[in-house]
Amino acid sequence: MKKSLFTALAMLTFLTASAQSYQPTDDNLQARQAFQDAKFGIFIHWGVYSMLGDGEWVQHSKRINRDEYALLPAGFYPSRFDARQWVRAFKEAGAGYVTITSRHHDGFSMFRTDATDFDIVDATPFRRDIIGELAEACAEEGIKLHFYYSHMDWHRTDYPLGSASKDLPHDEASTDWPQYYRFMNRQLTELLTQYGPVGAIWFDGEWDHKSGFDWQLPEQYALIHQLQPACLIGNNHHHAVAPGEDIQIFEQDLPGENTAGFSGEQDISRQNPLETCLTMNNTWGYSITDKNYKSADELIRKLVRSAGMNANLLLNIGPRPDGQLPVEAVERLKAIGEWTKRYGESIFHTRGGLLPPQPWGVTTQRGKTHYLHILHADTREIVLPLAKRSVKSITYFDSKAPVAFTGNKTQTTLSVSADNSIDTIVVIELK
Ligand code: JFZ
Repeated sequence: MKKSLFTALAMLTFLTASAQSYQPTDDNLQARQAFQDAKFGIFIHWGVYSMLGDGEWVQHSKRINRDEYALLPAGFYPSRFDARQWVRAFKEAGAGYVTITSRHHDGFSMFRTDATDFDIVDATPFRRDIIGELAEACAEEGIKLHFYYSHMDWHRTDYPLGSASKDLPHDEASTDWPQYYRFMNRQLTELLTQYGPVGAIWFDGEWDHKSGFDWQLPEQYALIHQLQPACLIGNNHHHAVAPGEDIQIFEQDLPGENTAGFSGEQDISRQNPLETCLTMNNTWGYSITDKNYKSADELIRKLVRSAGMNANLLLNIGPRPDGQLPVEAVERLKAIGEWTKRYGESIFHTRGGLLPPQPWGVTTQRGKTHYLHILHADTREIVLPLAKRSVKSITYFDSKAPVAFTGNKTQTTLSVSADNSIDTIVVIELK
């Protein structure tokens, strides 16, 4: 007893010390590069809420009583779930990783856990570790696995109520932050020890408490990095990267655009990898009525524009309660895959290019190769900050036809005709 108390204290001291001065390891820095190289991931919002067909916030939006909600898992049996089928569809689309909701705001764990009984193995007749099956399929197909993990919890009565969770109240007397914090860290430890290498932990829900609440994030981040130094940490808190975090997340917006009001305070000038998440329709979790899907062309342009902004695109799918991906999502994955098979080299392994995003499109680059992505049909002059004599060739990606260019010591000017295709790509090779 004494010994374990001592170990626990020593560990806490260690974690507190390492939290204060986060230095990413070489493995972590390498993982950041690999993450940026991948450019494209699939986001999965799946849980017992999927049965109600009204998004992942349904417990909140319908003000469902927590005990009534807790009856859902007994009816959850996703008979058509096939992790391999999912992962193959993601890989065919060109995605390099999948980020799945291991536990969303409803507090239900989609993985085998000893920290609670409110989980897929203990509380459903399905009894299969969904996350475990996905981890196996990902390892087989060579795709990385990332975990979404909610800080906010609408189920547990020890969770301290905040601005969104107070609409689903529990007895304030039961609130016990130290206990809830231990619970989360125990689960994070399970997630980082049960499933092999984890690409990233994607936190969400911190915003339930405004200022003045201490989430003890630096210590939690240190625990994660101690278990898996290369695991990237991101937090969907809508402000700039905090100490201990590795990536900067944006929601429903490309970096710097702030149309959804979710990226205003974020600082894209820092060196952290960027990732923007996006729904295919208007809902994260499965919606039985939301058929407002973006077209495949639109989604491909989002992917291209993300790459041009030096960011990854995390494209969301809300699987059906039976375990299948919605047909609309499967169709779009196929179309994206056809495009990435042909044009993938112009975005994968690239970084943001010569110019910031332009009204006509974006630029990407990899080594001595630069790509112009012209996303609107017309003919225009484009001026690049490149000395003419450094240019070896400029050609259209599709036809390989040369593009004429003029220039001087500081710039190169070319005239390009873009057709109606999704993305007219021009390839510039430097000497
Ligand atoms: C969050 C989740 O609430 C949502 O269910 C989904 O998982 C999405 C990817 O992330 O969405 C947010 C996050 C932050 C705010 C609003 C919605 N916010 O700060 O207002």
